[in-house]
Parts: sequence; C-alpha cells; structure tokens
Amino acid sequence: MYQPLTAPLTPFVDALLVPRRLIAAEHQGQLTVRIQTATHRFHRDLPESRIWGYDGTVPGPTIEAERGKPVMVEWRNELEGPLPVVDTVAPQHADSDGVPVQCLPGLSGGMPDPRAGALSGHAVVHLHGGLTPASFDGWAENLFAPGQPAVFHYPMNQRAALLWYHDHVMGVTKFDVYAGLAGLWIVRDERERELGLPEGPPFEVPLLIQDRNFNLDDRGRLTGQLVHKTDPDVMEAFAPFTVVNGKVWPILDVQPATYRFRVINGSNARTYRLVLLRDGHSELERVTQIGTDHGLLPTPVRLPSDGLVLASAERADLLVDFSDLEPGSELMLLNTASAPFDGASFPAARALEAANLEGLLPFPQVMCFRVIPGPSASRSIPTALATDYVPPPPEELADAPRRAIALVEREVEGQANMLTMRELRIVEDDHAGPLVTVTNGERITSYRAVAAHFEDVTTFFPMLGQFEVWQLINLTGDTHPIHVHLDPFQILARHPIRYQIPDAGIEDVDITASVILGRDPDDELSHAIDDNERGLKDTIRVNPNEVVEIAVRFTTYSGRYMYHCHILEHEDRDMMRPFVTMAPELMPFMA
Ligand SMILES: [Cu+2]
Repeated sequence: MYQPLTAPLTPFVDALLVPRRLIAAEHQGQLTVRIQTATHRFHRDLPESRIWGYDGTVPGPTIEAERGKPVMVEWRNELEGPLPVVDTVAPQHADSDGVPVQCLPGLSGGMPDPRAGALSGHAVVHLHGGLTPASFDGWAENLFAPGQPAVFHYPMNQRAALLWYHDHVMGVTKFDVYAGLAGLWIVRDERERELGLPEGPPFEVPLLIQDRNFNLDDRGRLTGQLVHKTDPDVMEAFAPFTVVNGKVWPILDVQPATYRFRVINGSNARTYRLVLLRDGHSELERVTQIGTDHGLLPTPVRLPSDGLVLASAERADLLVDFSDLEPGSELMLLNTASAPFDGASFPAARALEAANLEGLLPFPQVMCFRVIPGPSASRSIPTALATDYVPPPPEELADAPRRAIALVEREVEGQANMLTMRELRIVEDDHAGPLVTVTNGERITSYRAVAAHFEDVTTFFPMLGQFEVWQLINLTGDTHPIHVHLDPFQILARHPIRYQIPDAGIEDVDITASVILGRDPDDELSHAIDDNERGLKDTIRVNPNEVVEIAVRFTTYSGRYMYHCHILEHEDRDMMRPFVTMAPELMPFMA
C-alpha cells in the first residue's frame, strides 16, 4: 500500500452551486439553450477553465417540465474554438513512485492527442430518460455543427423523474460530456405534489456528481485546463477530483430539516458508492431513497448497508433528515468505490479509509453538509409512493421474446482492449462454427453472434406494447451500466455465472464461450437485486460473473434508438447498438 496522497486542493471551501432553474411553464414550453464555449472555476484555488456548456455553464441550467406539457427546445450550437479538453494516454500505468497516473493531475508524460485537439464543436443532445420520438432522441450520428439549427420536441408524456440532457456525438461523447455538456431535467407531476415532496429551493437540491482532472504548468501548479487521461492498462478515464454541480468537494449549509437530494452520477466511467459519515460513524439511516432513474419507487427503501451505488447515469431521489442536528454539525459524503468498479464491497463505517490508489480512488471525499441554525423541521415520509406500476405479469413474460447480449472484452493488436457487445441468436444443435453455450442445469442453449459493431445489421425489432426479456451476459471483469433509450425497464433477475473463453475466442464478431449458470467458488459478489433497483430503471449495472435479465416494453414511439454501456469510453468505442421499435401492424411488411 502507498501513503495516501495529499490533496492539492482544499476540500469543503467552495459553496455548492445549484444550477439555474429553467422552468418550461414560465416560457410557454418554448426554450432556447445556447451551447457555448465559456469559462468556469471548478475550485476557488484553481484558475478558470475553458469549458463547453449549455448556456455556457457547468452544469447547464436545470430544465423543469410538467408531465403532459410538451417542451420545445432550440439547441443553438454556438461553440467556438477547439475542444477545451486535453486528451492523452500516459505512457505508463504508474509513475516512478508506483502511484497510478490516473490518481495524479497533469499529463504524466503523455502527449496531447492532436486528433482530439482538432475537434470543433459538433453537438447532438440526448435527453437521457426522455420518452422522446426518435427524431428528437439525439441519434449519435445526426450532428449539428456550430450555426446549424436544432429544434427538438419533447412530449413529456411521462412520470415525474430526474432526467438529464447531455451530448451524444458518435465517438467523442467522452470528450463532449467531460468538457461540460451536461445538465439536469426534472419532470414533475401530480402524484409527487400529492405526497408533498420538496420542490425547488431550498429543500430540493440536485447533485450532479462527476470526476475531473486538470493539467499542471511547468512548475507543477494546477492549471484549470481539463485533462482526459487514460493509460496503457486502463482505457477508461478516472479522474482524481470529485466535482458536484461543477465544484470540487463543495460544502452545503443545511437547515435542521429534511432535504430532498436528486442525485445523479454524470461521470464518464467512475461508479460511486456513497456513504454519509458524521464523527467517523456511518449515518446512512438518515437517508431514505424514494425514487430511482424513472421516478418514485412503490415504497421508500433504506440504502444498502455498504452505501448507495450509482454507476454512470444512474439516479437516486433521496430524503435526508438533518432535523435533530445541532448547528455546526458536519456530515461528510464519501465515495468508497474503487475503479474500475467490479461490485466488490467496502464497509460504510470505514469510509474515511477508503482512499485506494491501486483502486484509482485517491480522495474519497465527495462533499460536506454543515448544519446552520434554524427551526427544526422534520418531514414524515409517506409509506406509499408510486401507485402506477407493478412488476411485469409472469404470464406476459412466459411467451415474451427473449434476446441475449454478451458483454465482452476484445484484445486488439497494438491498441487498448475494446469493450463491446455481441447480439446472440439461438442456433440448432448441429450448427458448425464459434458458439456461446449457456448451461442451466440440464438445459444447454447454443448461440452464435449475429452483430457486434454499431454499424452491423440491426437485429432487434421490438414490437410496441409487447414485453421482451433481455439477458445481459457479462463476460468481462468490470461492471457495465447498460442504458436502453426510450421506455424504462424493470430488472427481473441477477444470476451468478461462471464462464470460460478459449484463447482467441473473441474475434471481430464471432465469439466462443461456455457459460454455466451458478456461482464460481471464488466469486464474492452477492448478485442480489438491491431494493432501490426494483423501480423503473433506464440504466442497470451488470456486474462481473453475472447475467442480468430485464423486462423491456416499448410503448409509444416507433423508430431507431440505441442501447449501450454508459461508461462513455466504452460507448464511444463500439459498446453501443441500435434497435428499431415497430408498430405491430407494420411487422408483416418487414422484408
Ligand atoms: Cu461498459
């Protein structure tokens, strides 16, 4: 183990910034958001950073909409100049002291990638979690250059939830989001208002959590310049500084009252496991989770005892009760998840010791809450929350089409490994050629890969209104947050698996693997479904040695959409595939 690093920035000195609210109803549902090059200060002791931001801010304004009231947004691309992020691959995984370079600021001997430096401001906006017609969903190849108009219509026929809008340009989403192109979007509805949940300041506070790194000048001082750094061993960028709503390790003064935090992980790759600590003790019991990706859960739930795990793009709607605390009390929000995340547990009570350089977690701090004087105002939490959905009925799932997708890591000569997907199709027993066999007790199912790359032929044509079961088979060592565009889904099962892949078993498209349902004796993951995952989700973690089954049903819009890993470095390098939702009466006419 190494000595902990000393943070080059002072934690908990910048006040948490709450993004400007842009309430659609105050603008007759017609909004203009300018996508601009601007400057932003991530910490009081950092120089200003050049960024790309919606309305020139990091994060962008929080758009607030009402269920059933359409919103039209003119996304006006006014970006100027090159990408405000230096991209580099450090030549070594660790420096001469053995510290992994991704724990450190600066380029660590890497050369700035001139191809990234040459990127101008192409943009396309995706509303993550939006039930949006395909034309306005932000297809990753349909780009808008500066000056080209983009007017998107969002019907908002969907339940109250915290969504987010972010850039989705093919191949460079990792740079564009990192540069600042992300903002929150809250849908509100009557059910939430019946429950009397906090709405707006001061008691409803969105928290967009991201990790960022910065360059060093020739005297070793931090500049504000954003750095996206990877290394020969780790192809995802994990940055040492945790940024909440655009500030490194901020502090929020809270009244002795119940707050509603709308939390989202907007990092490129980092998963957080959030723990609330006071005087060195876990205080997770102060926290009640009432909602997930697509809004309210049926009933409030406690957080998992290790803490709240949020992978990239996952959201949590939390009520936190500070009402019994004396003025001056301080609570720290910490992250105990090492990176790349593999689901391994870490006890919440030890969160202060979670710094782990090998796990690319140099600083576990996220933010601080400080109680200020005020009247004590606790809020009782309703026991019944969502009433508008139930688990998918088993009889509808019995005959549902089933689709299998393998998540694989492919070695490429002279390049970093690629994390990609393989869409699988069942074959007859006498099929010759590379196969994936899945053994479940006595039953063996054989598959061949029918698609791998984004541009391969489309094989998923789900019918509107019909449930389908998608099986996500993880044959890699990391957790992948898989995001499906359009309607939300529900998780049905997590099954532990063990598997074998022969040498060169993962080819350009073909794959050879044998998968056996059942736990590997060395596997320490629980493979449980957490209570907070039993809601309407649009992003689900698929852990190592695991098959996740989700019940998917598209309801409203026909068109071409995408599903992908939400680790942006994976999505940009082919861990993304299309699907086409179809009106049933059109199916007979498909050639
Ligand atoms: Cu991934």
